[in-house]
Amino acid sequence: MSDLQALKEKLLTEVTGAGDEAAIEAVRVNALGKKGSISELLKTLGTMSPEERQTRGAAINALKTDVFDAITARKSALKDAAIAERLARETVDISLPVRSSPAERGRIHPISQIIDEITAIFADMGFSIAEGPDIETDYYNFTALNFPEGHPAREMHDTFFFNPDENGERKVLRTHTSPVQVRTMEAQKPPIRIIIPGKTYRQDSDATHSPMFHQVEGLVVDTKSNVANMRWILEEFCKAFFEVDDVTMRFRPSFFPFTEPSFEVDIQCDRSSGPIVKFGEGTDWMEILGCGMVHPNVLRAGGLDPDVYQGFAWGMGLDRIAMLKYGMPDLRNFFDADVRWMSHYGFRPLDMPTLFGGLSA
Ligand code: 2NM
Repeated sequence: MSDLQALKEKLLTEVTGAGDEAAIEAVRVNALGKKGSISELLKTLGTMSPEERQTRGAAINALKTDVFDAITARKSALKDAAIAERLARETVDISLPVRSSPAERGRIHPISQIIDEITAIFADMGFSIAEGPDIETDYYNFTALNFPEGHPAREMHDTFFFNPDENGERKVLRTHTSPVQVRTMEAQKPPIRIIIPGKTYRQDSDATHSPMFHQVEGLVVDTKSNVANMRWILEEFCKAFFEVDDVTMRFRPSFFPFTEPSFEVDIQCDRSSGPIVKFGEGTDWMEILGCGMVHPNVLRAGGLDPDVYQGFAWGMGLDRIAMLKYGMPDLRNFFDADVRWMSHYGFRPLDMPTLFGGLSA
């Protein structure tokens, strides 16, 4: 066998034996690189006689072409094999979401959350939700609720008034949700069991007051509704809302134009451990709502005969209660629309409050 034939066989064996791209590259450098075995042979062409160049020269060139072709083919085969191996090893599930869904990232505002929690509690006791307009007539906001013309309580409400219309009627931003109670009495016969969550407005703005705030009020009207029924309902509500087995409540006499008798209700609590108040224990009291038996004049305004029907009603501000329940230090953040605040204090939209699954779990 000629030396060229032997070299060819040796190199082709190396080509076949190269197991990866690095190995075949090493074979190429050893054969065809600057100091490679074939390159060294090619350098001898210049020293050959014309005859020798025709035979041995041609044979060296043929060797070079054969080896080059073999290396190229092997390289490409190894490259394909490497890709096939990576494809088999690395899998990407393209059905996975790139980022969390909007339903996961979105947050429920604490005020919406508290309304959902309160709604769940009262719905369980057979109440419906009633709603009404934020822009009210003077009649529904005051007169029908037994605030006589010129009564000082009208001034106490720091009302936002609209300019009078062509009839001289002055609309208001409702200062409480009570107008909805009157509208409901007009529209449906007892028994009435409703709660009314909503926005209310008073000209008051400081660290603890916002000119727009939130209330939930409730109304029960039937033939024998009484203070004991009211007390039971409010106690059941407080236990569920503050998620405790027992609460102690204190009913203090008070005054509202639309109820007689009227009460302010305190709940026993413990404020000794910082900003988060514990309910159902401790030696402190916190005022949480006002209530009373609906005044006969209000029942009459709602089209009900006070000699047949009697009812009770209550109202509570939500903003301060939400701060206490969820441990939020400043009321003003509520209405800043700051997404960072929302992502911290907001609630997950799919964690809906229920009595069986937990209200604010
Ligand atoms: C309160 C306190 C006490 C109340 C009364 C009525 C109505 F319209 F039925 F007479 N609605 N809401 C009421 C009673 C509201 O808020 C502190």
